[in-house]
Amino acid sequence: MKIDFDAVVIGAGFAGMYMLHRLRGLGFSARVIEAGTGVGGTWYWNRYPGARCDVESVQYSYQFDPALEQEWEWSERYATQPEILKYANHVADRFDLRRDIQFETRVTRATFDESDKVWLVETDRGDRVLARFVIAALGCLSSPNTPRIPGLADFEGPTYHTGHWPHEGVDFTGKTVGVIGTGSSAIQSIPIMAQQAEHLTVFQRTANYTIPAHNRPLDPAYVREVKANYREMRKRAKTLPAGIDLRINMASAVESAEEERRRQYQERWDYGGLGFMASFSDLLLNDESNKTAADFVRGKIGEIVKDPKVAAALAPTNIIGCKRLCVDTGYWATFNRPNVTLVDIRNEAIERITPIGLRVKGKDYTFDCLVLATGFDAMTGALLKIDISGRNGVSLKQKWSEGPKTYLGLTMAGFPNLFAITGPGSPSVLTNMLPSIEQHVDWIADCLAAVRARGATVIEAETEAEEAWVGHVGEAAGNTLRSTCSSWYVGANIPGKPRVFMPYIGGLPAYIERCEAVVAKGYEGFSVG
Ligand code: NA7
Repeated sequence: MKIDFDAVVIGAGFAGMYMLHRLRGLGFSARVIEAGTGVGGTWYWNRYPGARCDVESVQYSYQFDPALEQEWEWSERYATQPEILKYANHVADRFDLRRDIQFETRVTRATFDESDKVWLVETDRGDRVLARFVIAALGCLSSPNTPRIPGLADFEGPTYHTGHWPHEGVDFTGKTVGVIGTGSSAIQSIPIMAQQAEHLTVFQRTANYTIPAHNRPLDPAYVREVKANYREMRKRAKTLPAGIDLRINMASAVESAEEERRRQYQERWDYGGLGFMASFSDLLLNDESNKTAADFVRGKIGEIVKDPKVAAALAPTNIIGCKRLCVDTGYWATFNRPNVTLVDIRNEAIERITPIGLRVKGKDYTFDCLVLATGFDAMTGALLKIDISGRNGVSLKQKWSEGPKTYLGLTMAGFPNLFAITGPGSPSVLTNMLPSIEQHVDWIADCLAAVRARGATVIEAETEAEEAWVGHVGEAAGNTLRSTCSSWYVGANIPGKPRVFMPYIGGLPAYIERCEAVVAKGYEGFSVG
């Protein structure tokens, strides 16, 4: 049986790019198939105004090549989307990746041929490629969620989704704009759209927590220090649950004095960013502790937003950190602007989109442009969009009908030689994505080399090992408040999606240890043949 490539990698974001680099290094032939016209994945598609990473730029970068790490210069504490995309392109050039990437092509189907032990990968351009291994590098937040609101197609003005923003940008000057959603994408873009638009109306279904970014240009002396200690910093990050140093305070919030709590929260509010949730170690373990942090942020909203009614509507009522915490620049203050209106639509679905706006609670709102900041079918959406069939013709959709089942978030029983980078059941979105991507890519690369060294052609997760892992992922989720609210972590934002906490919350160090132990025991839980 003649195969076209040892491996097909789907997606040319940070995961697919590094995977290609590692495969080449091991002498495997590989083809990356990418829907976009360029590399960058998330940072290629999410071009909405204000798009930035919420992990600090010196940490949100590759570490596999010390020279790359030393030569690249980040300009701000939190990098903008254009700067991260530039970095992705720099990496593609530096490692000459593009010659093995087929752009503007979407994988539509992947079918495992049991007799020849190969995958047939088909695309929307009519390609039929045979590969021994398929590696899905699809990203966790890459399948945009367009809500099924009646009348959406009737809207006469332009409709934009934050996760699929026009490359040429959008100028809202002189326009009235309606925004649906108040997640991270909305929270980043609303302050900028409000500066441009004649009027901005924000439709908020769930009020969200956000912490100021206090973004700033990077101090050259700080960058020098980081670069001098990069190896140490990266090594230490791997010993921390989120793979990132958030300066966790090991004390309990409820057991600390009111004054100390206030001091911690204020200090972290002033410092900015996701480290707010590391103010105390039990914020996601104990309701009462969590409430102290939530009350602090609610208090800040009350101080910043001048109209008490608007402030009350903006104040979140759920657990802080249960949905992913947002990081913003000027979000709350934007609601003091005379050209911004907040429409609180909790408990009331949008009735319909009309040709000139939308109707909710029996009231009509009009605007020229509609922005859907409505998020993604997270973690499983992109994989399930591809028609994947494994052994006995069983589809991944069938296998995951009650929620995703994986071994280590990397492989699926019944789907030999198929890997998912940062798949459901791995720490992924609960960590700094870049180191988690690199850890997965390295694991997969080493695995393929080990399979080859044994003279084998097939590796497949065993059902019992997968079941045990799924059980462990579920058990870990049960220990935290994070699994208790209607977030995209549990698929609650997509009607009909099984409600399962998808990422592994046991922390990066425990996860890495487990992945390494599996290898040390000769790929425990896998059959290799
Ligand atoms: P999110 O965080 O999923 O936010 C989507 C927002 O859209 C959220 O406020 C939703 O309300 C709202 N939404 C979704 N569907 C509807 C409908 N039908 N009606 C009204 N409102 C709706 O996506 P983002 O793109 O902002 O961020 C995703 C991640 O990217 C983020 O966590 C960071 O990790 C980066 P809901 O909360 O579901 O009530």
